[in-house]
Amino acid sequence: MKRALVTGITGQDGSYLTEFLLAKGYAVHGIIRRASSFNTDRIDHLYEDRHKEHVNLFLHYGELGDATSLRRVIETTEPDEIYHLGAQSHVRVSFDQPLYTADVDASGTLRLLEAVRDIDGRTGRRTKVYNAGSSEMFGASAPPQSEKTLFYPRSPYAVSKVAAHWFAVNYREAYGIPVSNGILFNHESPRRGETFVSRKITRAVGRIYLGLQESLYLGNLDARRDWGFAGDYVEAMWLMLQQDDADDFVVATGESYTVREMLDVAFGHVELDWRDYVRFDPRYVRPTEVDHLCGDASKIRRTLGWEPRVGFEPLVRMMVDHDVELARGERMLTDHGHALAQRGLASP
Ligand code: NAP
Ligand code: G4F
Repeated sequence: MKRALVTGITGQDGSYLTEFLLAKGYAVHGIIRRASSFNTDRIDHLYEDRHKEHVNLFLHYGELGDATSLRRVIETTEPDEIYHLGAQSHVRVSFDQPLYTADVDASGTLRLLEAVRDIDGRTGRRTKVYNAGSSEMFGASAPPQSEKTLFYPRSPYAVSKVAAHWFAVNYREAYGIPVSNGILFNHESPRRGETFVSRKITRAVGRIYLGLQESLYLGNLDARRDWGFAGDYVEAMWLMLQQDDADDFVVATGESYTVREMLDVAFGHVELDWRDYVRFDPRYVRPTEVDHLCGDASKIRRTLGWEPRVGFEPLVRMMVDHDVELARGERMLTDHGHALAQRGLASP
C-alpha cells in the first residue's frame, strides 16, 4: 500500500485529493493545524475513528512555520509521495499579511524540502514531492501562459509562490529530490473557500434566491480567469508523481471568462439579473491586479494524457445548485427560529 502525506489536507484541494488517493488504495496522512474551532469540515466525511480496523486516513498536527513538526511527521509516516498544498492561498489577504504569506508559502515550502533532503539523505529513501504552484506567478505576462512563459508576479502571494517554485527546481537539480511543480490555474468547486470570487458569488446567489441576502459587494468585474473544476485538477497532481522523472506542468482548461460573465451564468441559472443585486466595494480591489490568465496546458495533455472534464458553465451551475440547497437549509432554520420566537420558545 502506497503512503501519501498531504499538507493543506483540510483545504479545497486537500479534500478532493484525499478522496482520490483513498479510492486508489493509498494510506493518506494529513497535516492539520490546531484551531480553536473545527477546521476539518471538508474531510469529516472521509475520517473514521482511528481505533477501528482498516483505517486509511490519519491526521497529524503540524504547521508550515514549524520545521520540527514537519520533520517529525515525515519521519514517522515515511511517505512515498508528499503533496504540498498547504498555503495562505488568498491573493487579496497577502497584501494585508505579506510577511506571514511569505513565511508560510515560500519559507514553509523550503522547510518541507529541507526535511525531505535530510531524511532522504540519511535513509536512502526517494520521496516524490508535488509542489502547488499557481498561475498567479505569471501575473502581468500576456496569455496564453505555458511552462515557458516569464513569471511576473503581482502580489506577495504570487512572489512567494515564485520563490517556492524556484526552491523546488533548485532542490531537484542540487540534491536530486524528485519534486514536480504544478502550475495550476484557478479551480473551483462547491468546497471552495467562501471569500474567493466564484464561491462568494454562488453563495450569494443561493441566499438572494431564498430571500436571505439583499446584495453582493464585489471589486473588479473585468478580470479574466481560466476556471476549472478542482476535482479534475487533483488527478493532474497525482499523474505528475507517477512519472519516473520529476517535471513542471501547467494545468488549465484553455478558456477564460470575466467575473462579469461568471455573474451572468450564476444569477442566470436561477433566472435573476445580477445588475439588480451587485454593488461595488473598493475594499475588494487589489493594489496590483492580474488582468488575464488563460493557460496553455498542451504539455500535460500530450505527455500525461490529462484532460479537464468539467467546463465553465457546468461548473458554475454545479456550485449554484449546491449553494441553493445550502441556503434552503438556512432558510428552514431561520423560519423555524421565527416560529419558535413567535410562540415564545426561542432561547435568549
Ligand atoms: P485552501 O482551500 O485555502 O487550503 C489551504 C490549506 O492550507 C488549508 O488546509 C489550510 O489549513 C492550510 N494552511 C494554511 N496555512 C497553513 C500553515 N501555516 N500551516 C499548515 N497548513 C496551512 O487552498 P486550495 O484552494 O485547496 O489550494 C491548495 C494549494 O494550491 C495552495 O497552495 C494554493 O495556493 C494552491 N493553488 C490553488 C489554486 C486554486 O485555484 N484553488 C490555484 C493554484 C494554486 P486550514 O484549513 O487550517 O486553514
Ligand atoms: O477568486 P479570487 O480571489 O482568485 P485569484 O486571486 O485569482 O486567486 C486564486 O487563484 C489562484 C490561481 O490563479 C490561486 F493561486 C490562488 O490561491 C487563489 O486560489 O479572485 C479572482 C478575481 C480577481 O481578479 C479579483 O480581483 O476576482 C476578482 N474579484 C472581484 N471582486 C474578487 C472580488 N475576488 C475576491 N476574492 N472577492 C471579491 O469580492
